[in-house]
Amino acid sequence: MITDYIDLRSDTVTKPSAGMRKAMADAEVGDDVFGEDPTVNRLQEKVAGLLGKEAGLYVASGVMSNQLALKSHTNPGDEVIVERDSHIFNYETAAPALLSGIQLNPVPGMRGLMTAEDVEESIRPEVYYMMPTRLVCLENTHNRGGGTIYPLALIGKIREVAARHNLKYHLDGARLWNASVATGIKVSEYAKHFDSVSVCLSKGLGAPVGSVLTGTREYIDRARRFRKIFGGGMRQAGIIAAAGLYALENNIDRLSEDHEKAKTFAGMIANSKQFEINVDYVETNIVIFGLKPPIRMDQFIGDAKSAGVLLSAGTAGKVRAVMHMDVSLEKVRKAAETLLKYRVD
Ligand code: TLP
Repeated sequence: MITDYIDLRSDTVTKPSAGMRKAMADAEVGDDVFGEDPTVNRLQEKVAGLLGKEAGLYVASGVMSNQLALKSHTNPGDEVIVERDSHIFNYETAAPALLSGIQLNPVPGMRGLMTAEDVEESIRPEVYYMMPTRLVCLENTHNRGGGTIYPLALIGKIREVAARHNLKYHLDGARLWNASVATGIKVSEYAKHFDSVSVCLSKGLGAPVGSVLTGTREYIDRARRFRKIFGGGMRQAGIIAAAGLYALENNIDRLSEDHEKAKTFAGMIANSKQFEINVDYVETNIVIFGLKPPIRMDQFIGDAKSAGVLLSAGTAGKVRAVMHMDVSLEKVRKAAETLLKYRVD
């Protein structure tokens, strides 16, 4: 039996380090539903400060953060523009319909990026027999796009469209830290274009749990009420918020190592008989690659597991490998070598 799998399924699989666990054990806590947890308050202020926003709200997950963002920007019956491969459209289990009574309008993109023209064309005309478009959402980096970075100029162009049509603008920045480290552009430079930004602490930053939704104070007050309605009011949450603070202080700069691992992995499997990949598309810590016929994805992922490498499904028939802090460059090389031995009879 294999006990030391090389786990490339996601950057969510990391475990808290000794330093992080100590910070959690030592955290000062209080009842956050009364707004009295000093560690949660510090985390919210810190993230809001980094993103240049008035306020932040600590929540259980990236999904909860996005869903609170949608709920706080819309009314039932509204429509929201998202990219067709976005996390909100694909992996949030129809929560916009269930929790906010809204409809998503999925716009096809290129590796997750929409054009400003496509966004503008998707906005509904203001007639009583159509639903009003209220909000545009982007994802940076784009997960199913393959860790794609949204160019700042494109973010600005789409913002102009949104502003012209009086729409709100939300960013799912689960991996905004990766975009920032890869480009050298501050997270606040990205965030300033948006009305609300959600960031995750439990992806590449290595915290066990938590995301932060940011925006104006008024908007965050509204989101806090919905968080309670959704059952997301937490009590002595400083225990977990401390891990988030530790992650922000210690684990941002090192994301560049994960980007290097992704490039190494992609370079090694490129030009092989089994796999299809454009290494220029590997911009951050996610590698999405195709399988040459007759290799089938389910079979391949199962066989890779038997050989000790854990992978997940990416977009349409493609496989995803995600780099993170709990896998060394050496292990990543070993994973690529293992996959290159793959043969179909
Ligand atoms: N993504 C997970 C899976 O759900 C696919 C992963 O393994 O990558 N936004 C983006 C862009 C995400 O990639 C994710 C998680 C979320 C939001 C949701 O975060 P959580 O899992 O904390 O709810």
